[in-house]
Amino acid sequence: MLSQLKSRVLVRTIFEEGSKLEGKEVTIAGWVYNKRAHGSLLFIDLRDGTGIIQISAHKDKVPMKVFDDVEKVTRESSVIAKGTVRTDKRAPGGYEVGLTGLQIVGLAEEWPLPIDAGVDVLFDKRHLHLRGEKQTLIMRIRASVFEALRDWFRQDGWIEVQPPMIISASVEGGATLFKMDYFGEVAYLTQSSQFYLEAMIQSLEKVYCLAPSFRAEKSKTPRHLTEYWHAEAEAAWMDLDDITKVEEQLVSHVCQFVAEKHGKDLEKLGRTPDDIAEIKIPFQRISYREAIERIKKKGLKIEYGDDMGADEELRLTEGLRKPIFVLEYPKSLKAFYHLPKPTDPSTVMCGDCEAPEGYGEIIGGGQRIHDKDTLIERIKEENLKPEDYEWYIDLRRYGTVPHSGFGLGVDRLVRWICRLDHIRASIPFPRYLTRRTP
Ligand code: NSS
Repeated sequence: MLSQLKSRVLVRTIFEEGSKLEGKEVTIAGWVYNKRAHGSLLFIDLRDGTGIIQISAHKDKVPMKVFDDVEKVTRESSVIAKGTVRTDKRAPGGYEVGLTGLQIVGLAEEWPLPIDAGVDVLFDKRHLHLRGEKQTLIMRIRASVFEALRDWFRQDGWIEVQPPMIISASVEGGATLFKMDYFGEVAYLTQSSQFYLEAMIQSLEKVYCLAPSFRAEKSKTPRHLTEYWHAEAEAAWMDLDDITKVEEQLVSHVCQFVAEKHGKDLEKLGRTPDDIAEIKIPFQRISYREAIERIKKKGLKIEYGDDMGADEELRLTEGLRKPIFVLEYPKSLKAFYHLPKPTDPSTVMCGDCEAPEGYGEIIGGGQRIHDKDTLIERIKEENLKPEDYEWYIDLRRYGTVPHSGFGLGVDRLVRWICRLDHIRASIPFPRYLTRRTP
């Protein structure tokens, strides 16, 4: 069967080189996305990995057996079709294939996802739901986001590293740790690869990783997953200002790349490509203090020292076209590793990047404590045990240097770029409070 596919033509090629293929017989292979009938004329929209093309079969013009097979074929059946390429202004994309032969490879059972299927049904059948046009577009854009992230880091001289996913102490506090039994000892799934990147900057200076992070988030929100993809970076000799510049360049590059490559796809998702193309440096920077003032002015009840939730982030970013950095939070709101500000040690040299339109925080980062005694003091202040962080403290014993880093939530970035209601649609097989299958 597969030998016939040696001369297979991809759907994208038909659209790109249609005039050259006009009148020629081609072999295409894929899945029946849709089937329609107009009297004695049957249409199949055939999907392959590169696009969807219309195939037509007229009862009087194709052999009886071929027409019977078209009648028989069901939605999402896999087929190998032969046919003649022709221009047709009415066909989506301007070309269609006039069928001459059809081989049904896998006749599909009745498709279990009705047009009005609810979210739970769609995500119970995510393995099938992913074939939908919108989901396919999102997955393509997601792949480009990963490509653009790697692209930028490589061009800017960062080295990709691979940290462990099984770890022994918290990075972002104990409340969201997934605990596991590790041959009779306690271990956790990583919340962030930051500490491992901090270890590797001593030899490589500028490192990054693209890896999952795990958070036992009990909250049901449109921006929290329990397993999410984290682009993390760490650099020796950089301060908060340096790392903030890195972050805005990275986000800007990803946006330019996606807007350029996926203009039409973004439009289909309801996102104006220019919105994304306009995400260029510099992004605005304000202090946490200023952010609280702005939010208060918009009528929300919040005081200096309170954390910002979704409502506050929405108020802060409504009307903005670009992400905004909120710098220097009170130390009580942040993890122990952040460097206290030398002129005001009640705040830390951290920076969060908030996406516009209320999509929320996409990056958390800042400058780290590089002095051993200060670090131990902060660990104790947070009621953590210095012995759990022995190796991390070691990094301050042997040639410590000022350094900074950040973590970008890739799924949140994809959600914002694609204008998705919920983060679960940004990742192939989402994991959240109420879902760990399929
Ligand atoms: O907790 S963070 O704010 N910061 C860290 O984990 C640092 N240790 C990273 C670093 O400096 N290397 O998380 C960073 C980002 C945050 O801004 C979100 O975009 C994303 O990770 N994030 C999440 N995305 C999806 N789901 C959940 N639950 C989630 N938690 C954080």
